[in-house]
Amino acid sequence: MLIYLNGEFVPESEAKVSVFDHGLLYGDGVFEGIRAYNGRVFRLEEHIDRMYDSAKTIDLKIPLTKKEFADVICETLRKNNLKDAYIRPLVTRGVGDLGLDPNKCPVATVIVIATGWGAMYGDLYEKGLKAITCSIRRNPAEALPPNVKSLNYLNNIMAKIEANYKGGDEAIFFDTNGYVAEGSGDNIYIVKNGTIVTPPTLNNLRGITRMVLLELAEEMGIAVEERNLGYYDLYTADEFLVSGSAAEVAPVVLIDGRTVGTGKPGPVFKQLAEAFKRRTETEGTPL
Ligand code: PXG
Repeated sequence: MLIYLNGEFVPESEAKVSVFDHGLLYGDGVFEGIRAYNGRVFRLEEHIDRMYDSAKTIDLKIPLTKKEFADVICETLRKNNLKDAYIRPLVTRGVGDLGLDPNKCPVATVIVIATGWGAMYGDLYEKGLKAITCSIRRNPAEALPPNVKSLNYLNNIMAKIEANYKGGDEAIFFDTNGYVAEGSGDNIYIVKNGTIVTPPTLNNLRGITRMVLLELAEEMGIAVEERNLGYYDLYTADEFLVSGSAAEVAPVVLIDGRTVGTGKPGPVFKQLAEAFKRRTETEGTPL
């Protein structure tokens, strides 16, 4: 496997960063998770835009233009002969000293990893996921905006730990106001009386898959509402879905021990998942 690291493609065994890199010392940096399907990178531009917005928010200068970054991503796939892949670009503050000050880090570290990675949830796309609501709150926008896809994912990892010990496949976050936010690594939706309802994006990541699903719903004539949800809405939903570049579109059939709808993946999930698959097969930036 060849990894892009600061301008070069190096074998995995040589793809190393300094212990003084602030990405390691402080989680100071940003990343993306992107998929390629059949030789095309899905929504590449949107992922790059979001990564630069994340970087801008934390005042991190990415030492490549967006066009150069997109080319590096495509080149990483070509170098590894990958047509279907999960791609992980990351930019850290770079090497500094043991203090916090980012001014001591003159050059950002840029890495692109690409691997073959199939469906993240295996047989759960058919069986459905068990989800739990977690007691840990999503980082509030006034602390670290959930819109920033930063290298500091401890908030999400704490949620995943809670899912693991409670026996859930995914953890659902609330925000500090008590509204439903998102999963540990995906956006969420309920379906109630034929309408898809999803939280507005102040308390969650502006998911690229979310954007695509809302477009698809509109094209298919399914009503969509963006509004705040409480746990009552989750427990009484007809359907419950999660989405992400890694997770794609997946159904939740159990939430905190309550059966969702019929307990089987529902019709809106099936419609959206099929439409999403078709979209991934037909669009994207060609390598
Ligand atoms: N919310 C969060 C917190 C995420 O990390 C999404 C939503 C979905 O966004 P996209 O743009 O991908 O539709 C994500 C992205 C994992 C994992 O291992 C998941 C993500 C990133 C890195 C790892 O589950 N999801």
